Amino acid sequence: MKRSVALLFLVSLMLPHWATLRAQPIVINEIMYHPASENPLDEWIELYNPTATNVNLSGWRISGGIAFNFATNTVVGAGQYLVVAANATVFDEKYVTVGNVVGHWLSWTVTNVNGRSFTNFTPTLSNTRNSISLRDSRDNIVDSVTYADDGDWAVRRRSLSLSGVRGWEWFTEADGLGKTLELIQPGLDNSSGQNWSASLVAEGTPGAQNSIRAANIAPLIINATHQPVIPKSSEPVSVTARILDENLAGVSVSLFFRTNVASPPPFVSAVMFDDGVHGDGAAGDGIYGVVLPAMPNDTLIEFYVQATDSGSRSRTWPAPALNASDLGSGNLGQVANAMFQVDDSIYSGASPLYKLIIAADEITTLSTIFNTSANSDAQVNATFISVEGRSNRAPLSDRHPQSWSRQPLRESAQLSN
Ligand SMILES: [Ca+2]
Ligand SMILES: [Ca+2]
Ligand SMILES: [Ca+2]
Repeated sequence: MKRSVALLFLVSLMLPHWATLRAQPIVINEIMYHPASENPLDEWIELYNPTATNVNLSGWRISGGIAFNFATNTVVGAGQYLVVAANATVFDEKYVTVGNVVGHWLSWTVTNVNGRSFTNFTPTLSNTRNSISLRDSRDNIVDSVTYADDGDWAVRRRSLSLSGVRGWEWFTEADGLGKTLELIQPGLDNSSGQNWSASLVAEGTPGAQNSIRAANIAPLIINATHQPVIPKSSEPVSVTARILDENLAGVSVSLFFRTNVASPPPFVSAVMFDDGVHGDGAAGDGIYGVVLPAMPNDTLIEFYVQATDSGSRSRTWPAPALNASDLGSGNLGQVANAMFQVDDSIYSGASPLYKLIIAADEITTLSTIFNTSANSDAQVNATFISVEGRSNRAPLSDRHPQSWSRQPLRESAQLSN
């Protein structure tokens, strides 16, 4: 019998270097990608001009999930907003007081098959994940966002029972429950899901300041990663993360880690430095690091990074997961973390090797699925590592592993037995 289980992968992608505070003329600021109506005609994107100068969008366009060319002399005033709607007429009927709207990007065709008509809308913003790029008249990308309904764009929480097992799910009201995705701090990187959340108000804030906008937020934790990808018992392990904040001078960063066993000990913390001597690259480059001593073979380390600014605004990555009220109220806290495992075995096969690192309690859940709930789609947390075989391209030893922070983290794997 084939059994399957979906896994939540905590996997990290390298991101380009970013200045701490950005200076760009137009920002993708709000996204209605999955209207509660399920009607693509209700989709829209809001642009924001954070500068003190009007910006003329002549020759500019939006590419990616949708395609839209701005009319000549479309202007976004200093400090102002512009809504780009899938259909401006539909938008105007819904948001009667919002003025600065252009459109449309959406077309549709109706086909008749055996007496039934089907409407095909194209292009639309995906309800799960899409890229949106704003390009100027020379086709330079001014801003680009790849949003998603899971990963740091959402909150991880307990799922409903799926064939008797409650795993994890990513939840956001922006995903079809009447809210939008709003950017929180437009002065910081908007390609990080940590800088976005669901709007507080129904149907979002088109043409106006975002409901969750903040001038000073907890530091963003970008591309938390460990090296080597698969450490040996002779090798120290470096953990690094890029930190972004309005004022890095006042920021403190710590790694919390513990050995994952059936009854794991409390986390211990280690300060992460940006001084150029803690495996963190150059001093003062915004990449913080700490080097852990070599550990015995098979040691499984669970970890998260915490960053706090001078105003005590603090965040962790991975973020805390939430319990379900019927499982006991309150915050479950740091229960779905990043992981690495010491492994002295040597792989020299020709085929790629995939390694899943799963915490002890999640193994228990997985065993339940395999043993008693083979049809469950419940998801467990795992770190996924891919090692290319020797017949393929370069070995993975010099590559960074895994923890999708910018983009969401959900991949499905089919495990058969
Ligand atoms: Ca808005
Ligand atoms: Ca801050
Ligand atoms: Ca550094």
